[in-house]
Amino acid sequence: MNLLKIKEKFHNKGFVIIKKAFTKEVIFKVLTDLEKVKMKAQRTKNNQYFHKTKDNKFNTIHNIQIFHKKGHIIDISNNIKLKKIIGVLLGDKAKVRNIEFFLKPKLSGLGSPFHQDNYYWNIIEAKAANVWIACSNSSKLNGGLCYYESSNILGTIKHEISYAKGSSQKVPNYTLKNLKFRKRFPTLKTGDCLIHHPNVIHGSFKNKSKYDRVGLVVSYQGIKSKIDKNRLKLYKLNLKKNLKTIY
Ligand SMILES: O=C(O)CCC(=O)C(=O)O
Repeated sequence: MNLLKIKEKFHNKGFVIIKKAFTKEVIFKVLTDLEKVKMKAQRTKNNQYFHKTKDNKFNTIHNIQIFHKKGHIIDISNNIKLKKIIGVLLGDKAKVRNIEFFLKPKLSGLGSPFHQDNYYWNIIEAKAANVWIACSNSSKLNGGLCYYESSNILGTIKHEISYAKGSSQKVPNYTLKNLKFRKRFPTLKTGDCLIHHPNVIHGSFKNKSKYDRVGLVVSYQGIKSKIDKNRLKLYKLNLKKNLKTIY
């Protein structure tokens, strides 16, 4: 797919699939790194960095760049081709803002409530993008991502506390019920990736299947982008309330 087509899908549909973005060998190296990341996250003993399932498996790991400074995961986030694509989408030079794993272990992996990333990030004019890298096959079958196609046209809308581990805010159910956008569940093979707009509504359901689902998520922002400080304050207040309620 050429860059213009990627840009058109990103802005019009809210997400775009890039097939075979990374080789199986690269993903294998990322998965080896993941084991180190799990150990380091565990050592932090900080519930803002990871969340587990009821059967004590890692479900999400957040802000990885803070406690894991080099290796294949960091290399992938700095991938020149990827940064070039994001730069074109944002009309600005791209910089990494955050690295996370959304792991969804077979049988027990938790859902991520429907949300818009920019409700969390509060970046003015949404000059940012998330790259969801499939480190396993991922589809509706094993709790793959689901998008409300083109919902990014709404701008950043009101959310409420989700009481979910790892995704503290969600679009209220009454809002979702009234949306007319089509739901899309992309089918990805290991090494494919999704790039999504910070205002597209997306989420995922529990993984009740017998197949693990592993997503490495790198978020980027334009280097000239700015944070809306008042909105960020409000978000942080809600995050605190959510953490208090689930622990
Ligand atoms: O992987 C998931 O289930 C959720 C990921 C997500 O919300 C994101 O990439 O922005």
